[in-house]
Amino acid sequence: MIRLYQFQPALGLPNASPFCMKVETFLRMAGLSYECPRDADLRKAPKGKLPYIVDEGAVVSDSSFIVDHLKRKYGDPLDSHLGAAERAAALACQRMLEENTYWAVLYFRWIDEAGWALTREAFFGWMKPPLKWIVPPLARRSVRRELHGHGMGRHARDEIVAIAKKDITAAADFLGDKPFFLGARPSSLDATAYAFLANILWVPLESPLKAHAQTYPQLAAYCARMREKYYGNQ
Ligand SMILES: N[C@@H](CCC(=O)N[C@@H](CS)C(=O)NCC(=O)O)C(=O)O
Repeated sequence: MIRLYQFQPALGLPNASPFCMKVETFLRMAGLSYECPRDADLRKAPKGKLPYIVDEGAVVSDSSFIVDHLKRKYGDPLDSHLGAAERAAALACQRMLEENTYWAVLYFRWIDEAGWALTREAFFGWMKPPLKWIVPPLARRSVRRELHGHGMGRHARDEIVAIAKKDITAAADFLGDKPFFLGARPSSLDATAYAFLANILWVPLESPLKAHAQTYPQLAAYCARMREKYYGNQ
């Protein structure tokens, strides 16, 4: 059985980490059985990040390496029909969400004050003093450093909003009126797209990103379609 090490469900989603939710969604889409040990620990993660999987002794870290591993080992029912141009477009859209939009999401959860109040409670609310006073500001400082290192954190709030809005518009236009990102058939890009869009639209945080995503009804309809198909509306 594949073991998926990820954060516990939070913010009303299967996972508040879009990367974890991507892998869980991919496993469901590919029809692979898995379990999620409850003792997943960031400190034990091979690359210091979640998700990672253990599959018959093989430890694979990073959501994209995990997807590659699963495709190699169990076959590729989701993407094998795609042509080169579709694969290229899918990769570009995936990279946009994972390597760019993600950092704006991170900013609105960890740095912007409204998001931080929610994040602090959701991720650290269970801690007892003195840990609940010490750990959250340290974690926030570390995210601030990462945002600065990536570059997104060097922009003003309005600039970050402008960058993220372009990504959300691009995703909405890419989807258009298709049921799934690449047409009538779901592909692995949908694991990424659903994870990121649900993490914007369905979290209880009224961010400018969410407001912008809400102006494209096809995005909410898409997320609802994915949830119903792969999570049975849980
Ligand atoms: N490229 C990685 C990114 C994973 C990632 O950034 N995970 C975040 C949660 S969304 C994490 O574990 N952060 C903890 C930390 O950086 O300390 C992947 O695709 O899996």
